[in-house]
Amino acid sequence: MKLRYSVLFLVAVMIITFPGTMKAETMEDSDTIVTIVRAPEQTQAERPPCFPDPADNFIQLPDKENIAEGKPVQASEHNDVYVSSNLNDGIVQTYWESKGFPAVLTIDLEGVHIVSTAAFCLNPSAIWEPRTQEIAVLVSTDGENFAEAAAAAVYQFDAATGNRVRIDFDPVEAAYVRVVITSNSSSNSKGAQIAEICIY
Ligand SMILES: [Ca+2]
Repeated sequence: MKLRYSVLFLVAVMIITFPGTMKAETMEDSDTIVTIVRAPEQTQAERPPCFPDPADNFIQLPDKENIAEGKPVQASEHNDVYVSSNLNDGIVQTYWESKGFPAVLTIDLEGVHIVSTAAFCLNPSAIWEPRTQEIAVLVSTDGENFAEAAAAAVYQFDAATGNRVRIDFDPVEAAYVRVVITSNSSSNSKGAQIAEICIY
């Protein structure tokens, strides 16, 4: 009996003194199954078919060069920090906001082009509430005499369709495109708002 108690005491001392050793022995005794799962070959973000891409509902823009980007632009006085250079800097997160109406902007296309589409974009983020703006498009070859390409009409801007408005008109020669905006239904604006004007 004495020897038995001595052995038990020794084992207890070993467990207390070397718990790691005892544990390791226990783990070695158990079967461990490791399944290695390799990451799939993937070079870009993928969207499962059950998640529709919001961009599928965006109003499509012509698949050709936007000749307004980076060209000289003149515009009505801007509100706050929303300067006219934001109109065609290629960044949809920057925008021009006029101080009241009518708001007029003129793009110098630096040469005569045949144009047939004017598109207007706002930030497509859903934080931009839906709004309407009344827009007319005029064209000129000399910068002085302008003719109406698209009569004034009220257009809907909605993040659900990309916050885009596309106005198509009969092809016409233009070295200058002038846009006149006479209303904006947004309660958060002081005037017209355009993040990008695109001409095709
Ligand atoms: Ca911009």
